[in-house]
Amino acid sequence: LNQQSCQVFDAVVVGAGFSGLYMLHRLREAGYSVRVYEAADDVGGTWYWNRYPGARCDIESIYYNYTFSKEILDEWTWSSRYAEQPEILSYINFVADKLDLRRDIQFNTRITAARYNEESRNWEIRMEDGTLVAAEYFITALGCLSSSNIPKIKGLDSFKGEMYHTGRWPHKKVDFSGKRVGVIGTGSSGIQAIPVIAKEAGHLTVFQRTPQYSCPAQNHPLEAEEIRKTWENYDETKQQMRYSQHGVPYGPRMRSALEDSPEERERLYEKAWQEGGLFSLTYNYNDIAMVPESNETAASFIRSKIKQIVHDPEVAQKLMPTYYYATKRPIIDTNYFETYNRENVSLVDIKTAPIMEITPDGIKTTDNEYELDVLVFATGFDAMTGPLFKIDIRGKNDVSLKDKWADGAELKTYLGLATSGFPNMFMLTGPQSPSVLSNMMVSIEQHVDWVADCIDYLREHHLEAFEATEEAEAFWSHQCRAIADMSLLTKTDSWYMGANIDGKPRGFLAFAGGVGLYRLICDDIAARGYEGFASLLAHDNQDD
Ligand code: NA7
Repeated sequence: LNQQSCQVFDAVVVGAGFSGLYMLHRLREAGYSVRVYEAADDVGGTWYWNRYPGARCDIESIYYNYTFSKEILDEWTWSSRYAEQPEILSYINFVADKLDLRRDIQFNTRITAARYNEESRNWEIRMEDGTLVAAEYFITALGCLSSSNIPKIKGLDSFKGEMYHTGRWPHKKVDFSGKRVGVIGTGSSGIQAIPVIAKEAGHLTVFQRTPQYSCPAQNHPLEAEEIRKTWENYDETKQQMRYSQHGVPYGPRMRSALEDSPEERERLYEKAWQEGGLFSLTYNYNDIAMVPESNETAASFIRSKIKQIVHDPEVAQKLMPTYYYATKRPIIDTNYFETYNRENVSLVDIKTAPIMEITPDGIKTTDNEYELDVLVFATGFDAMTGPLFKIDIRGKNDVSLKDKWADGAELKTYLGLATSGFPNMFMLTGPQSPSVLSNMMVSIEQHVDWVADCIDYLREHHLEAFEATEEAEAFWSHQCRAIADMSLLTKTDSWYMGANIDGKPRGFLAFAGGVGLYRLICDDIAARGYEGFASLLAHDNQDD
């Protein structure tokens, strides 16, 4: 590449969701030249694409904010406890307008390749139309759940009806009225969409591979006064979120589920069920995700609820999960189990009778055929690594990231932010960071701030070609696995484990030690002059 013939930026950021937008803001404020590239035609990332019926955030909206600006926080009001997708997208647009971010974002532009040039110490970044740009820092803000997974089922293309994936929902309203609709998948997306689609469809057939534990969201309108009060002690609330386990300003009670009597546990679980929310049930105790017997107390409580709610005992039985609770991403819902009491809804257990093929008219399982007009894939994402692998990222010696991580067990990052052999590349909310186990906003702000501070440091010290050492990433990756193994998280097939994608290598893809501990570690490493990273002095080929 002749870099004279292409634009050169200090930093290129890929993705204009929450992380890419804040990264742009931070770097621009510090005086760097930055360009963001975004495949969609507007800002929003996850909240741009996931427009399916019923799409909501399962973190309480009151805490699902940027917190870097008190002014922005004060100017926005949420209408309900769990905000719906259009409202979150409006919030993102509000921030993009307020900070005038769009002028440095190029939309409708998919980045297909990025290659590190060891001579120029720049990244060369290629767009789908072949255009090249260069940048000293290459920052991925791709989202953890943005590479949608449509399973390769025989006959998929032969289907005559309409087909949708929840994570690639069209921008028009999809009309289900009177139609025979099939939904494959009962994760967070399916469980949000199913009750809403059921109200409109002629008939809804849910194809369930694994039943889910789900608790009521108990969503309700929010008063502006409640939001104001929550943020009255802005600094304190922000600190509590930042040094917590999951990025919300509260945490589990320091007590084992086995220390309480069955009656007391039942009372607390019932109270949590009535309160609703993602953490209510698990935060009663601090060992639900760690100790099988404690886990079973919560799991059996939810199963008893399913039994109570669902009228048909056979259907209720099919809806009851048996794996450890909260080892797949916990789910909250509005009338999910109740939906199976509707006349126009049926449940098909595809674990017992798997899907054989998709035909022009619907779905054929090993024991039946279902005629459908609309097929909705709520089949999730190639999480964490999927979005990175969609770009041909090549570091030193032309090694591709995909090859480096070909064996999942060997997936190595340092802090989930960087990986050796890929100098000056930063991954926001990357694999082996705690992001997917947390309130994303807290993780995003922490990552962006750390990266922005790091770039300042590199510039001040005239350092280039900044990369994680192999020793540091080996250590970090080992820690990630060791922490996950202390919990029950690695005992279940989930997207955290890469287990939802055929052929994907298995390995735990996140740091399970919590956002607070993670922040302390990241800050400590920075304070030690970025321990575990190596760099070169500008215009020098000697190790610093
Ligand atoms: P998830 O949570 O990955 O759920 C996907 C669902 O689709 C889940 O029920 C899967 O069953 C099912 N699935 C996946 N592949 C297949 C195939 N091949 N056949 C049948 N069923 C399949 O994705 P979501 O979009 O719901 O949620 C993603 C995250 O977004 C969520 O965790 C929150 O963090 C927000 P399985 O359980 O794998 O047997």
